[in-house]
Amino acid sequence: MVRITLVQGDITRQHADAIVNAANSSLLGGGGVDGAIHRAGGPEILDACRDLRASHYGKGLPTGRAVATTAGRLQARWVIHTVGPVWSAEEDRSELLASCYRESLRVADELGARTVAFPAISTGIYGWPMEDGARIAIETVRQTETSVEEVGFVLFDGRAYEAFAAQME
Ligand code: AR6
Repeated sequence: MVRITLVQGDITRQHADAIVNAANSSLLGGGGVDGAIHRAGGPEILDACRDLRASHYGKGLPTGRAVATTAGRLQARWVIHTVGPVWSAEEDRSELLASCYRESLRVADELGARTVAFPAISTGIYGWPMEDGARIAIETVRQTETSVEEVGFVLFDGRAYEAFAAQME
């Protein structure tokens, strides 16, 4: 079974084989984790994303899916971009959020990545409640069959860290 670790900090400073980006369907950048990854990783990542839009993902990357690019100047080999669902009180989109974690691990397996760093997908600009986001993240990673040896959740602040720590118990 995959080993899960929790770190409080900035995902762009992690030394994992692959770092997961909480992207949007355009793949062309944004705020939060996405902005930080493109800033720290440099223009090579955006160039690779533009190539993806010009080839396989003309309409963008659908919610719940994942795709890899170079990590540019980051201390990782790959960035795996995934698109989380926007939180909705009316509609249960949990399966799409779980799919982000599953699909990212599937892409990591294809790449041969052994260590993967994830942010708390959808819990920022997309508004997903942190406790529920943490539950889905931990449950899904635990239930996914993968050759990845270590998944590190990189939580930006103390509140996010505590929410994930509570789910680990
Ligand atoms: N390292 C680790 N975690 C971070 C960092 C960082 N550098 N920066 C923010 N977080 P978000 P989403 C936390 O908004 O909710 C973008 O514009 C943050 O506190 O990055 O999936 C995209 O282009 C929160 O807990 O992603 C999309 O349009 C978590 O990471 C949209 O935002 C995710 O917050 C995606 O929204």
